[in-house]
Amino acid sequence: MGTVRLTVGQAIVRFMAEQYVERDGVQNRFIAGVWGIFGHGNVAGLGQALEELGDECAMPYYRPQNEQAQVHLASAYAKHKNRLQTFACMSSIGPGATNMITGAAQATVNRLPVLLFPSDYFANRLPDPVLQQVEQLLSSLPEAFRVLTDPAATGAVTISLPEDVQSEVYDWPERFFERRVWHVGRPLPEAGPLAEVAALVRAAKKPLIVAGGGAIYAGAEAALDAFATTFGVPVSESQAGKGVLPWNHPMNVGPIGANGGLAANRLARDADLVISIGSRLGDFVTASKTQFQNEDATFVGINVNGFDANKLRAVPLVADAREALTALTAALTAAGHPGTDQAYRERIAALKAEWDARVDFHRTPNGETADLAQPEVIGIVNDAVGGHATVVCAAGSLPGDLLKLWRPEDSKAYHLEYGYSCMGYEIPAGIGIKMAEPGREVVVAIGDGTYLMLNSEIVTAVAEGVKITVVVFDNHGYQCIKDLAWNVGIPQFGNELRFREASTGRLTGGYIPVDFAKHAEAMGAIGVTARTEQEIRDAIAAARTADRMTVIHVHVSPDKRAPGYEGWWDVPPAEVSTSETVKAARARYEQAVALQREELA
Ligand SMILES: Cc1ncc(C[n+]2csc(CCOP(=O)(O)OP(=O)(O)O)c2C)c(N)n1
Ligand SMILES: [Mg+2]
Repeated sequence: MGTVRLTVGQAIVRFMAEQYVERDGVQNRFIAGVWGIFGHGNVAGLGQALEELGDECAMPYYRPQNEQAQVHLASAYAKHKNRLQTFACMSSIGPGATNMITGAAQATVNRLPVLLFPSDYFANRLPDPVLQQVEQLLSSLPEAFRVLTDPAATGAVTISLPEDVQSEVYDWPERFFERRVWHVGRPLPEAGPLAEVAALVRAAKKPLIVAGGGAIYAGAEAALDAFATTFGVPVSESQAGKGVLPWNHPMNVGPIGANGGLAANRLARDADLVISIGSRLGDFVTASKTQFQNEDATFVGINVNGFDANKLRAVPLVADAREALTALTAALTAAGHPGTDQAYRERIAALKAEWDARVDFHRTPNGETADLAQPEVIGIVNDAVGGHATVVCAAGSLPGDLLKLWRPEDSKAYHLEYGYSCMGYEIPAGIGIKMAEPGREVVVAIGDGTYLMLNSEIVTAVAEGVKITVVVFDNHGYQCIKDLAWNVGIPQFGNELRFREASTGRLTGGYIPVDFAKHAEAMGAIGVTARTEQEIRDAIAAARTADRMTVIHVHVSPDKRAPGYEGWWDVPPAEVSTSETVKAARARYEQAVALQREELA
């Protein structure tokens, strides 16, 4: 067997170009390209390799403005591609590498594959044998791809590349660079647990499905529709699962949990069987374990990841969502299961109608506030872009309002990063999604506070000709945290964007005016300020025909967001305080905590 003389950097580029994935008989390249910011740690190594081999290996290089942002972008790309393709991300040594940590955590929490190459300090300190580093690459690089393409184990995979090692040469076995196709598995449910789950469904009077992101990554939309429709089982949605059924599907009862709607939350409260499908069952979904109040309820966890499948003391069905649902439908059909009774189906329809009317109400401008309210702007934007544009968001009060109010008509029309809820994900993610599916309209919904934290990828979008629309909801600061502070008894403190005032010594002065449209223009985007319904509609229409990306600055009322609908989130107020509001908050908290089902561990 021959060898090829290449540097470590060159070998990595050659290797990545030959890694493919296959699912359901369809193959594609796994790494679409490499994002990275150069420094002394990587310019001569991976940088040189990409410059020399990038075209030959069809491995394009992209330049972000921030290392954290590139990881967000890559993970959003992977999410939109149902984890079947991603980018590699590289950085120089030190701050570039540590900047990627937040992105890595976000990708891993959300179970999204990204391949990270932070540069590392010199490896050739004696007596460390340099050759050993190279040998490690022969095993670590394939192992990285095995993990990346495994639906249960996937997340951020990191290979640190010492600066000196990247430029070192080695005679690589030629076979290392042969095409390798990684099969993306669809684990089948085992017969025993499947029969057990089928029996539970047959016995249930009030079953409820909780659909998570895994249902979408598995492409289980049609299988879920068939199961829910055939057996009259309502489907509630998490942030990652929203859109798996169109919002107006008769069995889609909307969002569940802390930010849920009244239909799903009431059904969840009483359900006697809760089937989670591809959900991490985070605290927002379970309302910190208060959402399921039927003491006799049984739980089923359908998940490729055993850790998630077993949550809530569930009967675990460790399997691919599509395969599990298909098998379950077949088993129940064979058993002649008639599904839920007429009374339950009528209750589902009535609750859904009531919830849909609430959503209409919140979305419709009513002139109650000087500036439009956030829910109204969501309605206006959604009506303007339709149900097939992808809305993107991650942090602030917008995720809760979007979960309740946005109306996706397909499973790629709603893209929320709510595993890590990382401020700064939004704009890079918008770019990643648009790159994953250039034909789709992408609208980024972002709070003013989040925009101020990480907006520099606007320059990247302009450079790459990636046309997305960013809607900045300007409510003068971190209003969701102000709400939260209020709920735990603390008056406004440190969350709004205000001047420091001499008389108080605190940030209690007037609002700091920030012109987001001008800011965006300064980075090469089109900037528009829109205050009315018509101005927002016009701005979105203009953005569609514009030659580059648009940022729409919308002033929204600082005080009005969608209300809660019988959900709860565990945020403990101080146990001791001299403040009456804190004491009152603690008393309320202790009442709420009594509803927590700690046995559901
Ligand atoms: C990187 C990061 N830092 C801090 C937080 C905590 N946090 C969540 S939302 C939020 C405020 C967001 O403000 P804005 O984007 O203006 O949205 P609003 O609350 O006004 O809707 C903060 C500080 C976070 N989620 N991510
Ligand atoms: Mg804000």
